[in-house]
Amino acid sequence: MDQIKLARDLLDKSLNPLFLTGAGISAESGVPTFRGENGLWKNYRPEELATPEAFRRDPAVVWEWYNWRKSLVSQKDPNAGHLAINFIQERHPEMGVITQNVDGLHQRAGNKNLVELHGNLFFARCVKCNGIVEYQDYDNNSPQCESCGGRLRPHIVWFGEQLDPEVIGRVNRYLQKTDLLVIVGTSGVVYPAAGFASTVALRGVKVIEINPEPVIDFALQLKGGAGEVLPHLSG
Ligand code: BJW
Ligand code: ZN
Repeated sequence: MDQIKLARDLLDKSLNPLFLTGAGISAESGVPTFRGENGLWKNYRPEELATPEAFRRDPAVVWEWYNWRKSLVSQKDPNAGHLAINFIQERHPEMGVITQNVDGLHQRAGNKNLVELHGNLFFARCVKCNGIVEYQDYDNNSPQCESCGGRLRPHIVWFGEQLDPEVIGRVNRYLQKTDLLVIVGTSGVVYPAAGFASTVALRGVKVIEINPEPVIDFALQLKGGAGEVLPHLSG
């Protein structure tokens, strides 16, 4: 049996499959990944843009970077990989989709039960009252909260910041319940997401990895792009 058939079989038999995605699932939409040859972190230093210290030091530079990312992603569309998840969810309506991505492409594709681990580019958060607002003003580099006048910041989890406890709670419930974890397009270096595969594998849960350069040695590895491989699991 080839790897795809094996994976399809595991998915058909699974009672509670769960997806974890990373930047690679959006690569075929034209959204750059973070690491690797053409990755964002090749040209931009994370500590100058994606940390709370960077934002305190120079909020305008940080906003500029997020405005650029928002405008880039606005011009892209979900790809066959995102759409295949909809078809899989028709067979598994309870299936969760945990994503590290902040690009909103899973929602735009229509995926359900989505958990965004690292926030979302199209929202901002007030540093004073913690209010979360939809935010798409690409020109404003020092936005303020309409309720309290506090400084707004991108609604993104930066390095060294804790993930939202409510989000972590939802993730833990999915991880405890799942009997098959499908991991798509992540290099597996950023925690806590990098630990999810071993967490579930410890209790005997099977892991499938879809990636042109797979990294999880104990997973059933499907080598290839998300947009190319996922439709084979959804048909
Ligand atoms: C394809 C494909 C195709 C290509 N199809 N696939 C030491 C110091 C400080 C902190 C730490 C430390 N050690 C550990 C930590 C914790 C830190 C961490 O993990 N750091 C590591 C880097 C070492 N984590 C945190 O700080 C997290 N918070 C936390 O843990 O709180 C508790 C704590 C606090 C303080 C200290 C310790 C603990 C928060 C992490 C938030 C990460 N945020 C980012 C940036 C957001 C900003 C933004 O978007 O602007 O989120 S980092 C960046 O990496 C982004 C991503 O979501 C994340 C993961 O990247 P991902 O998705 O894996 O992308 P890539 O590019 O790495 O990989 C792409 C993959 O796709 C590759 O494998 C390709 O092969 C593949 N691919 N084409 C399928 N077509
Ligand atoms: Zn406020």
